[in-house]
Amino acid sequence: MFNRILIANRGEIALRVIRACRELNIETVVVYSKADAGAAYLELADEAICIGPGPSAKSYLSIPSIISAAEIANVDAVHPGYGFLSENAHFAEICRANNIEFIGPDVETIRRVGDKAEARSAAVAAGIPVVEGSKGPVGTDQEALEVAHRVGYPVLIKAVSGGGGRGMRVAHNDMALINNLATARSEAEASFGDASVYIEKYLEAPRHVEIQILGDRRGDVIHLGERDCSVQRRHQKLIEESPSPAIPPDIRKKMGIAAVKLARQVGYHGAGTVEFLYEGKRFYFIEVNARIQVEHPVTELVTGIDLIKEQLRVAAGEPLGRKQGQIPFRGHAIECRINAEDPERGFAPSPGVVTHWQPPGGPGVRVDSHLAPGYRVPPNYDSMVAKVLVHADTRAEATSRMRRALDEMRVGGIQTNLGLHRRILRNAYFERGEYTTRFLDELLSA
Ligand code: MV4
Repeated sequence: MFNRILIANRGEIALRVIRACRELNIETVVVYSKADAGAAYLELADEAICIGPGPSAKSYLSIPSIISAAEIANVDAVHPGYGFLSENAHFAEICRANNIEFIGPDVETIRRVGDKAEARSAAVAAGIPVVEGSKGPVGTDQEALEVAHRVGYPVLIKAVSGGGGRGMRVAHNDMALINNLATARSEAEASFGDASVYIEKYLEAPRHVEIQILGDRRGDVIHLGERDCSVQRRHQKLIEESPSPAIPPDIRKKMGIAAVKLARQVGYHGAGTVEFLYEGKRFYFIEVNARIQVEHPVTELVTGIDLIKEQLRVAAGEPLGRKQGQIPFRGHAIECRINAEDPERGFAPSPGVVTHWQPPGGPGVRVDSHLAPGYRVPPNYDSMVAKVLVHADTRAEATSRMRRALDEMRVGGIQTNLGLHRRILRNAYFERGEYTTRFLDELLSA
C-alpha cells in the first residue's frame, strides 16, 4: 500500500480522500489555491501546499505546479478526485514518468475512453447496444446528412473529446444539421482543442442510468449496481439514487454485465462509470467516465463498500477482495447536491461567507461537505458545497428521510438550492419515481 499520497483537488472530495487515507494509515498531502487558503479541511491533511492563485488554470489545472508539489512532498501517488485533471491522460502520463502512481486507469485507457467515438466503437466491438449513429467521427456535411437520413431526425451532434453534455447540439432537419455541425465543430475546437464530432439519434426523454465499475490490475472487473441520474439541469446532476426506480431486474442485470464487458474490453482498472440511456425498455451505451464521480457515495450506501479505499487498494496493485456474487445490494440511497446558487437569479453561483452551518443528522443520514462556519465559498470553482445522502430499506422511506434531512438543514450567509430540493422531494412524479432527463426543466418552466 502507499505510504503517502498527494490529493490534487479541493473541497469535499479532497476531504473525502483525506478521510479514506486516515483509515488506511496513508499520509496525505493536499494542495490548495490562494482562494482556498485557510479552509478548515486543509488542517485534516498531514501537509498542505499552496500551488498558486485562485483561477484553476493557475492552480488545480496547472500540471507543473502539481508535479512540483508532488516532488517536494515526496509522495508515492496522486489522487486526482473528479473534475480538474482527473481524466487528463497527459497528466497521468507525466505522473508516471516521474515515478508517481496516478490513481486511475492506464494512460492508454484514459485516452481511449476519453475519445467518445472510440469508446462507442469499443462498445460495438464488445456487443453492447449503442444509440444508432455514425460509425466514428463524421467527415463531410454529406456524410452527416447520410447518417441523419439513415437514423432519422432528430439527431444529436456530440464532440468526440466532449462528454458530460458539453458541446452537444440537436438538429431536427437538414438545414439545422449543416448549421449546427459548423457551430458544434468550432465550439468543440474552442473547448477541447479538438473539432471532431459524431452523430447519434437523439432520444427525447430517456433516463440517465450509470453503472459503477471497479477493476484491478490483474484484469478482474466487477460492477456495483446502478445510479439513476436523470434529475439534471443544464447537464449538472442534482439528485442521484440507487437502485433506479425505472429499471426492472432483468435490465439491471444485463446493464451490469454490459458495463463489465466493456471495462474488460478496454483493460479498465480502478473505479469508473459506464453511462447508459434507458428508454422504451431498452438501454444504450453512451460514454465511460474514467474517474471517481461526485455521486459515488450513493453506491457506497447500498453496497457498504468504500470506493475511495478500493481505488487506493487497486492502484497500489492489490487484487479486488470480492467476486461479483459477493456484492451486497441493500436498501435505497438518495443524494441531493447542495449548491451555492441563488434561486432568485436563475441559479447563478452565489459565493460568499457561510455564517451558519447546521448539517442534518440522525439515522441513515450522511453529509459529505467541507463547509464550516466562517468558510468563504470562492467564486472560482464549481458551486457544489455539500452532498446530503440518505439510506433506508425502501425508496418510500428514503424519500421521507431525505425530506426530513433537508428540513433540518440550515446554511446561512449564502444562497443555496435547498428550497429546490425540498420542492422536488415533494413532487408527486418524483415521489412515484416517474421522471426522465426532462423532469427538472419541466418543473422549472411550470
Ligand atoms: C444523449 C441524450 C439523448 N440522445 N444522447 C447528456 C450527458 C452526456 N453524458 C450524454 N447526455 C445525453 N446524451 C442521445 N443520443 C440525452 C442526454 C442527456 C440529456 C440531454 C438533454 C437534457 C438533459 C440530459 C440529461 C442526461 C442525459
